Parts: sequence; structure tokens; C-alpha cells
Amino acid sequence: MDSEGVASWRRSPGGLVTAITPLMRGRDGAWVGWAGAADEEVEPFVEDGLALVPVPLSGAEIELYYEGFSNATLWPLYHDVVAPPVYERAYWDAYVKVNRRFAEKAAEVASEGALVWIQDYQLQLVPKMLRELRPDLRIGFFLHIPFPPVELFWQLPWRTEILEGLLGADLVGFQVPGGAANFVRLARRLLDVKTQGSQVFLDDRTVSARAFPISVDVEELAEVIHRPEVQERARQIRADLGEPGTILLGVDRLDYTKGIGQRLEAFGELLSEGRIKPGEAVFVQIATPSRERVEQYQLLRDEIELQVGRLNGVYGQLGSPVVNYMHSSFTRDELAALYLASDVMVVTPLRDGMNLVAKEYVACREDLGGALVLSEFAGAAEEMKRAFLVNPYDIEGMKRKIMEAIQASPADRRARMRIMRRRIVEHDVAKWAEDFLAALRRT
Ligand code: GDG
Repeated sequence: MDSEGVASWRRSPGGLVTAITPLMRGRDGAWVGWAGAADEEVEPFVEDGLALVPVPLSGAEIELYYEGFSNATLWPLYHDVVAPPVYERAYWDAYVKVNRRFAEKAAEVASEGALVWIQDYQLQLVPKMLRELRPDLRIGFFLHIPFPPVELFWQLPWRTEILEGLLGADLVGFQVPGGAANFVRLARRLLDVKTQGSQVFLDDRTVSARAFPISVDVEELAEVIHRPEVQERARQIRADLGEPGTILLGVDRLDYTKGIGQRLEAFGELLSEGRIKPGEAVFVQIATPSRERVEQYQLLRDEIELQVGRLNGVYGQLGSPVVNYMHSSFTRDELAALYLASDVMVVTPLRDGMNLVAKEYVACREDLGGALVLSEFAGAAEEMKRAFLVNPYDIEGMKRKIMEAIQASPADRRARMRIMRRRIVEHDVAKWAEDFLAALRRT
């Protein structure tokens, strides 16, 4: 909505929209989703060849369904309970209600025998609800976050409903094979159904559970980094930081799963032990604001900002802090310039479905420069074994790996980057979407 009250639409940034839009345009698809503001009733419309079908959410539903069940219950539970999940019956009731609304909308707009692809943990009941309304459809579901081990999932008071919701799909996709295996095992344990490999056998049909690791739009990123102003911006960033020997970079939503505190702790200890000298290395941490009304996120922000303030108070000098911390969002161009400017990219989640930042970094480093420090607990680690892999719970180990990454020879960095790039270039986000849809068609 602009200052004159005229509504307009902005395409949200990110790989998912980029990957799926061309596939959908080509096949007369419709995109059913929340319009992005509370209490907004918008009629379906066509934008750039794609039919958009908005589903409204009230202010109370945003609180109970989105901030509540999605982000205070499911998000921490699915990420190894790194924060305590909140089990609240009012959250659940809102989740059921909103999932039903999405299912009804999809049932209304899908043509006979259409493929329907449901995205992510906010909509896990939709597959079953939609199948009941429209048995003619072929239904796929993709989970962008980890699927937890049975022992953790078991905590969920509504575990049976969620599992049955997902089993309404013909194909359930996960980021890594471990997630698919957890799901199949859960089906066996909770519902006592027969399974074999990636198949779950229900009375009347079979559900497949398989890994489809998501990726980034390599071509789009190449276009960005080839632009002279982006390259100039990268040089400018290095100059603005005082041409330090090493720039370390973190880019994350400010989220407790991302291990931001752990990486700052490791960096602080390296400074205190004199293994890194202030002035020689600078840490740039972008923390994009996220879920700011959820209490755990407010607590985390205070913790991180205390940590940054302490490090700069102790090791910073006039005009040159050791940590450049920014709690704001940036354009894609600015992020790409930061990737190009940095020497060591530090990605240390405690648990992460995939982690696209790690893949974007590798996609952007056509120059084969830069080193990637990557958590073993990110899905991306399964495809990028040549990163400097770390266990973010092991601060000593992380310190060692960060030093190895800083000190790695250019030849070593190039060799690692070349192998990682090959994987990402061959498995980009378009391939991810095509693979999933091809598998769904085969079900
Ligand atoms: C979930 C799963 C999975 C970040 N700050 C800005 C910005 N970003 C972009 C990054 C990247 C994306 O947001 C973040 O993606 P991640 O994968 O790193 O993490 P989640 O947000 O937690 O994503 C994750 C993903 O879904 C996809 O399946 O990989 O495991 O948790 O693209 O570049 N983009 C812009 N400004 C910012 O300030 N423009």
C-alpha cells in the first residue's frame, strides 16, 4: 500500500518463488497463499502470467496459528528442541482452522486431476484435508525444515493428527534422507502400518517419502555478481572495513537455531587468546529481523547484542569494532557484494533443514576464492563435504576450524571451492523443483 492508499504487489525475494514461478506459468498454475497482512480480503488476480489466490488471516490467527503453533511449537520441536516448544491448545485449534481454509481454497481452484504442491510446516494438515475434498488430485508436500527423530516428535500432543495430515499426500519431500527415514519410522511406530524403504503402505494407497535437497538460483546469482557495480561495492566494503587481512561473514535470520551466539563465542575466545588480532580480522554479522513478536526471539536478540557489545567493548578500537553487527535486511545485491568481499563465510546452525546462505556463498564464488565454515547440523553439509565442517556445540573444535579456514592456502581454498561449486551448479533450484514434480507425476 503506498502513501496514496493504492495497493500493489511485490514478489517476495528468495529461491522458492524464483524456482516455482516459471514452472507454474508454463502449466497454467495458481499460487494459493497468505496475502501478507492481517485481515486483508483480496480477490484472486493474475500477476505476470501467474494466478495468485490470496487466503486471508485475521490478527488473532497470525498470533495463534503463525507466531504460535507454527513458530513457537513446531519450529523448535522440529529443530531438535534447541528452544522449548510451547504446547498450547488454542494454538492447535487455530492451526486446524487455517489449514482447513487453505485446503478449501486449493480444492476450489485446482482443475480436475491437477498436481498440487503444498509447501512447509505451516500446512501439514492440508494434504489430508484436500484429499478428502478432492480425491482426484495428485498431492505433493515439501518440508523445508528438518523432520525430527521419533523420540522428539513423540512429545507433540497432536502427533497422530500431523502424521495423518502429511500421509494425505502421494509424495512427501524432505531436505535430506534422514528426514525421510524419520518420517517412515514414525509412520511405522505411531500407526503400525507396513513400510518398505521410502514407501508407506496405507489401506488403499502408498505414500512415498524421499529427499529432494533444495538449492539456489545459480544463474540469477551469476547475473548479480557479474554486474560491475556489485563488484565495485565488494571492493568498497573491504575499504570501509579498513582492508583487514580477513573478513569473516555471517548472514542469518536472527533465529536461535542459527548458532550465532556460538560462533561469536568462538571468535571472542580466539581474540582473547591472541590467535586473532583486532584489526587483522573483522567479523561482519548480518542478523535479519525475524518473528519479532515471539518471546524466544526477543530474548535471543538481547543475548546476541550483549555479546556483540562486550566483544567490541573489550577488543574494538576507535573507529574499528571487531564485530560489525547489523540488525536489518539488505538487498540481494548487497548480500552478493558481501559474499564477494568476505574471506571466510561462517554458517554454524545448531540444526537447519538445508541453509541456502551456504549455497549462495559457493554459487557466488566463481573466483574460487573464500572459505566456507559449515555446521555438520545443516542439511547443506551432506552435499558440501569440502567445507570446513564444524560441530557448533564444540567451541574448541570450531575455533580450530575457523583458524584453519583463515590460514588455508589459496590452492587449498580453490580446490575445495571448485568441488563444492560443481555440486551446486549441477543441482540448482530449478532442478530441485523439476525433480520433485517429476517424482510426483510418477506416483
Ligand atoms: C528455511 C529453512 C532452508 C537473509 N537475509 C536477507 C536475505 N536472506 C535470504 C538468504 C537466503 C534466505 O534468506 C535464508 O535461507 P536459509 O536457507 O539460510 O534459512 P531459513 O530462512 O531458515 O530457510 C532452511 C530454507 O527454508 C529453504 O528450504 O534452506 O533450512 O530453515 O536466501 O539470502 N535476503 C535479503 N535480505 C536479507 O537481509 N534480500
